Amino acid sequence: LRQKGVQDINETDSQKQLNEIRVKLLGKKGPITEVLRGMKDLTPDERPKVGAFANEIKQDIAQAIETRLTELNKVALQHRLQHETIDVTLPGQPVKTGTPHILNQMIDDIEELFVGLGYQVIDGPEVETDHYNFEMMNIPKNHPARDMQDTFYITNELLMRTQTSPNQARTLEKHDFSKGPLKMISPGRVYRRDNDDATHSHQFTQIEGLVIDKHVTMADLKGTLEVLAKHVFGEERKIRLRPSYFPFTEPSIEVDISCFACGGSGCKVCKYTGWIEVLGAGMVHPNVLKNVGVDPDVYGGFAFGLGPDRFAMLKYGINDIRQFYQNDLRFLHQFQQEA
Ligand code: FA5
Repeated sequence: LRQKGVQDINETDSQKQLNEIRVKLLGKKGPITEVLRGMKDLTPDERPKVGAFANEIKQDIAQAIETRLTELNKVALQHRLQHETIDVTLPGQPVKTGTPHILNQMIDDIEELFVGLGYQVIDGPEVETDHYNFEMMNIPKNHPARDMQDTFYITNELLMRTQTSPNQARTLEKHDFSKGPLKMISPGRVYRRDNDDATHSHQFTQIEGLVIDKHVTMADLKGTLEVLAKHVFGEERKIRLRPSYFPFTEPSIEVDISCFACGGSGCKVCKYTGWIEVLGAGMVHPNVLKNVGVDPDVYGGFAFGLGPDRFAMLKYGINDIRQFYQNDLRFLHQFQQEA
């Protein structure tokens, strides 16, 4: 029995079969249990001998089962490990990562340029007061210039800012000129009741710029704008300065960049002029300085307000501003930034 049992145990290669053998040999109905049960019929002399012998066989079989079970478990584990091996030579599955929005990339790029030139970056509220958005910028109530920027009003006094220019007044009010000149840029979202078309959106971005010191001239403004245009568009892109009008600058200019879509000869995107307006600028109006308690006879400077949307359109040849706000991933992923 012992020999046959141990042989069966060693020959089996399934855990299930091993369990069946255990039940068969050692279970309640097995031969050993039967022998032990029959002990009562033996003589007192025979009993310890038979008992010891039966227990010895029982132990040997139990030991053999134990050993075989360990072996089978090991084999099963090896089999599983082999099956689960990762084939590192298989091509990986690409992971789609996000990227800063193209407008944010444009704003970051321009911010970096100006921070390098010693400007500080200022934030301001998108829900603005009439006071800062218009009055402090030399546009009193009922001034015809209010029509230039059709406004989303929330209440009589609260509105969605139509420009980043109110941040000029906000920073000027706080600036301590005894500590040095003011040089700041202020990027952010602005809102206007403009009809959406290829180059106009009712919500777009602006970057305000302001420099106030004792001897700032129009030549400083022109030089700064040229550095900006070359930084963003490269040397070859043509820029054009035109006289213009803003209530908060005198004199005022607008800057156009040659149109990407038609190479200068004119097309629908640039209303057949060959140029696209990208920013307004000028020398800060004395009234703006007076409004914040700065003496215009001592201090002066320039300001500009540029449209990163138009900058990005021109740089990347995007012929519809609405693309920036539709969040089509096929569009946005074209501007994936290297990690
Ligand atoms: C202004 O908003 C002035 N605050 C700019 C300024 C600042 C002038 C400081 C002088 C001194 P304007 O309305 O032209 O100006 O807008 C400035 C720029 O914003 C435009 O050149 C254009 O690039 C962009 N812009 C204006 N309206 C829209 C629009 N609806 N959609 C997209 N971009 C626009």
